This record gives sequence, C-alpha cells and structure tokens, in this order.
Amino acid sequence: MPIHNEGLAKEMEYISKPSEVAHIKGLFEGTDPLMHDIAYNLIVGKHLVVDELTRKALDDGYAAHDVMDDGLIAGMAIVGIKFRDNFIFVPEVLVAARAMKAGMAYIEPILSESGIEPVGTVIMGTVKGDLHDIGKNLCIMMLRGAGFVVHDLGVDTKPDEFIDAIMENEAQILGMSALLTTTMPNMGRTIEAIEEVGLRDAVKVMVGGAPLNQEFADDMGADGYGGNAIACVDLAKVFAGKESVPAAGSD
Ligand code: B12
Repeated sequence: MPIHNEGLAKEMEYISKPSEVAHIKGLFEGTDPLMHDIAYNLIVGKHLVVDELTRKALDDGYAAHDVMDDGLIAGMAIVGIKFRDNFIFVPEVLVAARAMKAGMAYIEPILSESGIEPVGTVIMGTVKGDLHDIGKNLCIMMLRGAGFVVHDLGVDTKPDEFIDAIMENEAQILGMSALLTTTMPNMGRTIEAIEEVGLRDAVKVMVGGAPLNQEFADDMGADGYGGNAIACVDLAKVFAGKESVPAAGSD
C-alpha cells in the first residue's frame, strides 16, 4: 500500500541514505492509513491530533502495540533522522516528544496490563550537582520510543539514588548525563559506588553530555559513550542484546 498521507510522503524526502529510505518505507508500506496520519502528526508535533487519533485507533479496535509500532515509533524514527541530519533542532524534537507522550498515555497502561516484554529497563539521571536535563530528556524520549522502560531520576542525582533505582527496578542499563566539567567526575564516583556495592557486573553503564567524549568515558570505566540521543538508543539496544553491531560513539 502506498504512503497515504501526503505530508508523510513529503517527510520521506528528508531521508537521503538509500538503506534508510528502504527501512523507513518498509515501516509504512502495508500499514493502515490511520497509522500514517498518527506518524505524520507526531512528526510535525500536533499533540492534540495525535491524542485524538490514538484514542480513535484504540476505540476502533487496533492493537495497542500496532498503534505504537506503526504510528508513534515509526513517526519518531523519522524525527530521529531529521534531528541527526540537522533538518530539525531541539525545540522541534521536544514538540514531537510531547506528541509521542500524548499517544503513549493511552498505550502504556494497555501494554503494562497485557504484560508485553519491554526491550529492556534503563535508569537515567543527570549526575549530582548538575541541573541540565534537556539532553537527558531527549534520550529518554527516544529510548521509550524504542520500547525501553525508562525510570527517570531527574537532575542532581546522587550515587545512592542511582544504586537504589537499579536494585528496585532490576535494571540492566544505567545512563548518566552531565553538562558541566565540574560534575563530570561524579559519573566516575557513581561507577565506583556501584562497584563497591557489588552491582557492577549486573549493569551496563552508558554516559553522555556535551563535554564528554569516548576517552573520558573509557577513563572512568563506563561501558559506552553516546554523543546524541540516537547513539544512546543504539548503545542501549546493544546492552539489551537486541543488536550485535557496536553502537556509534559520537557524532
Ligand atoms: C540550557 C543550558 C542551561 C539551562 C539548563 C536547563 C535545563 N533544564 O537543562 C540552565 C540555564 C539552568 C543552565 C544553568 C547552568 N549552566 Co548551562 N547551559 C545550557 C546550554 C545553553 C544548553 C545545554 C543543552 O540543553 N543542550 C542541548 C542538549 C540537547 O544537548 P546535550 O545536553 O549535550 O545532550 C545531547 C548529548 O550530549 C547526548 N546526551 C546527553 N545526556 C546523555 C546521556 C547518555 C547516557 C547518552 C548516551 C547521551 C546523552 O544526547 C543529547 C541529545 O542529543 C549549555 C551550552 C551548550 N550549548 O551546551 C550551557 C552550559 C552547559 N552551561 C554552563 C554553565 C556554566 C552553567 C551554570 C554553571 C551557569 C551559572 N553560572 O549558573 C549553571 C549550572 C547549573 C547546574 N548546577 O547545573 C556551561 C558549562 C561550562 C563547563 N565547561 O562546564 C555551558 C557549556 C555554557 C557555556 N558555554 O559556558 N544551563
């Protein structure tokens, strides 16, 4: 079935890599026109329309995971590519994230009742002393869009708070964010604290934030560094055993 929604068909023009064009077209070909409408309105950030269409789809009997995969996540895949390739910037991604949230508000309760296994569980937080959370929130939004359960500890997160959350939620992945050179060392301190309580083998640690790089991540003993929200999702997928290719370190 061709792409029914004209706006969505136009969105395809932002994608240049042939392999990505084929992948994204594959996400939409054969899916319902209503899913195309949901995806398009998510991409352009019309959260009220996404809210209404998601509710309509569920009322009409579409399965929650189909609406999530074929509508919301498929739309977010295009947002991710546009963001990576600088066609859109942080404000547009946040507006798309709000639309994703509007749709997920209907989907999440249904999925948690039906017991569909999440891809993995991730604890995310900005480290102690640091109040920057825009990048962390983008990562969380993309992780949720990719099917991870994410527990967001917010900002100024102390090592003990990370440890408690890992244990309480039996999380396999920890993601830490830092934007200040003065707070970056708190990532290493958190990793040391995780080692001290004997949890280091149970959890993969990924780190990110504008002042970081792979070298710093290696020095502090993290398992991975991601330079953007897409790299964050790639890393998490590798850590959850869902992808065998090494994650992209940075952009
Ligand atoms: C917005 C902002 C603020 C806002 C934060 C609002 C908020 N809710 O986040 C406010 C105004 C509160 C603020 C305060 C301060 N800020 Co400020 N801030 C910024 C600014 C302009 C943008 C940061 C941002 O959001 N970038 C956009 C996001 C999308 O990018 P990102 O965070 O890097 O995230 C991406 C990747 O890094 C990665 N990523 C992020 N986290 C993670 C985690 C994982 C696991 C992975 C894999 C990937 C990943 O993916 C994200 C998405 O692509 C930067 C300058 C800059 N251009 O970076 C200064 C900046 C970070 N701030 C700075 C400073 C100095 C401060 C203050 C100390 C200022 C002051 N004197 O009070 C305070 C500190 C407050 C505190 N204790 O944290 C300096 C830091 C300098 C340094 N070397 O340490 C900067 C660089 C500005 C500058 N050039 O001087 N700030």
